[in-house]
Amino acid sequence: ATTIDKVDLTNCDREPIHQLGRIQDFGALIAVNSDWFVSQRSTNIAEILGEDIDAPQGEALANVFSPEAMTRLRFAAQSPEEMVVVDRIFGIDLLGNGKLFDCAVHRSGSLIIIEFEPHPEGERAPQIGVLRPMMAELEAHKDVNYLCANAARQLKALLGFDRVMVYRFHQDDSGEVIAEAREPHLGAFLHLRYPKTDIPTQARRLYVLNPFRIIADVNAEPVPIEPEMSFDNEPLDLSHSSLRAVSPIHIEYLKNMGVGASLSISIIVDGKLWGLFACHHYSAKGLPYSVRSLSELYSQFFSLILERLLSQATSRLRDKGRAIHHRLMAQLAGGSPLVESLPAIDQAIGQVIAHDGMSAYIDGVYKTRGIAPSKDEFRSLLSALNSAATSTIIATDELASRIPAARAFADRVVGALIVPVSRRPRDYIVFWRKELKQTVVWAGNPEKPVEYGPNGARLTPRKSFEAWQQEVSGKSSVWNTDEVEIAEALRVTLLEVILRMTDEAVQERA
Ligand code: BLA
Repeated sequence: ATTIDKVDLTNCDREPIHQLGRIQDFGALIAVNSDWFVSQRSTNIAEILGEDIDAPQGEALANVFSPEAMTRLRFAAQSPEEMVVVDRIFGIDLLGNGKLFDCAVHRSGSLIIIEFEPHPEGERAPQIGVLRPMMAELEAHKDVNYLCANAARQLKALLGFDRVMVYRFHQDDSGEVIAEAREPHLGAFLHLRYPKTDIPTQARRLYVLNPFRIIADVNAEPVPIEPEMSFDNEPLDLSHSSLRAVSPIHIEYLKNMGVGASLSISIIVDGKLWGLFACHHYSAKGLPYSVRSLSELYSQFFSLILERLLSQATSRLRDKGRAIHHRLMAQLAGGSPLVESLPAIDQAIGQVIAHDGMSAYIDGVYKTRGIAPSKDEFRSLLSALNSAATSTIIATDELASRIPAARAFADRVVGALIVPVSRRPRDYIVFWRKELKQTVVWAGNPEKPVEYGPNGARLTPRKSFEAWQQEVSGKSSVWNTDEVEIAEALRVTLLEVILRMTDEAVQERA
């Protein structure tokens, strides 16, 4: 009874993935009302508790669990009203028979959800102590890419998964694998790009609320929650559940790529989903709840370190921008015409704004560096450019969508950062970028043949990569806010230089 009849590739952003009414089979779930009477429960209670026990709707939980266990559960359920806190109890004797369970307790609407799975006994799982040295290693990094590569290696060692990736979201919600640690026989996904539809909107939203999910066995049969609806006729909200069964569309994706278990942990920077640790194992793989909690904590630490590094990088970029301003002022004040100063500008700006080429159009003189349109091609843009607001920078990943004449040179460059540099709206400095699609190529091994699910081969990384290529066809990478800010500062620099030049000219004439 989902709100849409059939989920397919066109509407999967509307699938209510937080209330699919199923959990994974490595644990069981009971939802009780505030009087601790059962509202709903998974149908595998007996399998997990190990005795012929059920907790049907209307049963008092106190008739199922021991008094000591009830006291601990009640205590754990006392979280502040405004926020959902998942309380974790490792090794609780639920039945009073000596058998231990790991337990998660949290509120969901007016209900309390209790999830439990067998406590691993005699297993040597990593303990909290492993975190400190891992953190120390991360804290030494000054560079985001090295930080992420190191984290991928660390998580792979901690979790024992075959492939651990850092998947970073871009401004348009598409994503990129920016770091990867994998078993040597696996093909690389590093640097590949995927469309935003691969992790649909509601999933990205849910992953901010609940940073951890594991799919322990893509072939396991999900366990239904019964009754499906609460007394208030609501499906159970599993947003914060640790056992939630994931979307069948995504299961199909994982099967199509030969993955047996998947795990992902949100990377949250400034309250937003910056990326994910995405981990694959090529057979089923569960993890003790304590290890899942440990890696969730690790990701939170990692996110804080990353956040600090990113804000340091932004302020370093600003400093660099200021240094470039001073250097250019000194170089250009010498009186050499602006168009001849192009190499200096190109080199200086290249350190802070990646570009494939640049043009300057000053007093009707046109000069270029790197990949850029010809003079005639550039002149064909002028009437449109001159009609734009004079003092604003134009940053576009697809100039042809703003100025159709730009199609003429779209085989060379498609993105433009256009800096008007004089009050007479005739002079421009432009930075160019070529098509993104041409700069990223599939690096993985050809996929081994697999039998595809009902939605076919589309649900594979390679097809996703192709979908992303279509999506960005004719577009360059996006000019980010830092880059536009630097360009804005440069505009002021150049304006000052030009003004000074004209002042000098006026004084000479006087
Ligand atoms: C979820 N999709 C996800 C998740 C990842 C990806 C990491 C998080 C769940 C998990 O931990 O496995 C995507 N995984 C990738 C990508 C790579 C990878 C890009 O390894 C690249 C190497 N998925 C699709 C399409 C749809 C879709 C076309 O590819 C729908 C149109 C849906 N993906 C989808 C849904 C979820 C998801 C619904 C949420 C699963 C859930 O949490 O219930």
